[in-house]
Amino acid sequence: MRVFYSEDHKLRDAKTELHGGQLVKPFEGPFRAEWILAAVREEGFTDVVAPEHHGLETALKVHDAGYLDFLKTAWDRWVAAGYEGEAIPTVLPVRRARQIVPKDIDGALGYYANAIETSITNGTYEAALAAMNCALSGADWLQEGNRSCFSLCRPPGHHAGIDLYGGYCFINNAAVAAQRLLDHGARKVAVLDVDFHHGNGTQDILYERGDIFFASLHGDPADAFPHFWGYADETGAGAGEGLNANYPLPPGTAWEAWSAALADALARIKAFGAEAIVVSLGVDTFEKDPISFFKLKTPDYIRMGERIAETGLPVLVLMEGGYGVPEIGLNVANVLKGLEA
Ligand code: SP5
Ligand code: ZN
Repeated sequence: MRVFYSEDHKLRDAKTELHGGQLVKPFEGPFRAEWILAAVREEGFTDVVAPEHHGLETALKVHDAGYLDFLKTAWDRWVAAGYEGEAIPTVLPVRRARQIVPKDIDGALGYYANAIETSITNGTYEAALAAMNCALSGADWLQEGNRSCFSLCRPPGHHAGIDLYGGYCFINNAAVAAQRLLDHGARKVAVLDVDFHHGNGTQDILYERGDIFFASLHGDPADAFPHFWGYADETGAGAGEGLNANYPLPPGTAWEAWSAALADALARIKAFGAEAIVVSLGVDTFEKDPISFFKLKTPDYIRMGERIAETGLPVLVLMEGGYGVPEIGLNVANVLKGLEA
C-alpha cells in the first residue's frame, strides 16, 4: 500500500495549546507523524512517496474563500498587530452576536474559530497545504485503480468546517479528498470517521450534500470534545437528509460496542451505494490516549482494517488524531495491515 507523506508537516510546530487553563506543549506535534511514519515503515509499508503539489481549486469547493485567505494571512496579521505569542482568539461570535468578519485580526480569529485550544503559528498554513496535498495525491492514486492507500496528513483536518478551524485542524483533508474523487468520476463516496472525536468539520461541510455519506463514531458530545456537535439526531438536511450518521458512544467503550457501531456504519455506506471510502483515521480511540476515553487495544486496529476491507470498496485512509504514546504508530500500521489482509 502506498503511503503519501510530506516533510512539510514540520512547518507546523506550535509551542502552545490552551489546556486546563495553561498554555502547554501541544498534544498535536511533529513527533506524531515521525512516530507513525517509522512504525508503518517498520511494519513493511515502505512505498513512501511525497505528494504532488496541488492548487486550491478542490479546497475552494468545500471551504469558504475568505476563510482560506484568512488561514494564509493570519500569522502575518497577528505579528503586524505587535503580538509576541502564538495567535489565539479572545472573543467569539456566540448566540445573538453579529456574524460579520471583523477587519481586526483578534476579531477575525474569533470569527473563524470553533475551538480555541489551537494556536495559529508561522508555517501552519503551509503545513496544512502539505497535508491537503497528501490527501489529494491519495485520492488520485485510488482513481488510478489502486485498492487502498494511506495519506499521512498532518495537521489533521476533520474539525475544520466550511469556514472554521480548531481542534488542531485547518483544512478538511477528508472533505477535499472526497470532493476530488467525485470530480474525477465517482458518483457517490463515503467518509467514515473513526477518530475518537466527532468529525464536526466534515459534518459541517457535507451536511446538505447528496453525493457524500458521512458516518462518525465518537465520544458522546455530552462528555467529549467538540461538545456541540455529534448527537445521533443530526441526520443531514436538504439533499443530504438521511446521509449523516452519528454514533455517540459512552466513556469506556471497547471493541465489542465500538465494532457494532462500525458494522452499522459500513452497512449504511454500502446501502448508500458509495464507490469509495475515505477513512478519517484517528487512533485516539486507543486505551492509553491522553485526551480520550475509549478502550481500544492494539490488535483491535487490525480487525478495524479487516472490517473496512470487507466492504470490497477502494479505501483512502487519512491521518487524523492519536496522541501521546508511541503505540500510535503500530496502531495505524495495524489498520493498514487489516486492510491488506
Ligand atoms: C484531530 C483531533 O483529534 N483533535 C482533537 C482536539 C481536542 N482538543 C481539545 C482536547 C480537550 C481534551 N479534554 C480532555 C480532558 C480529559 N480529562
Ligand atoms: Zn481526535
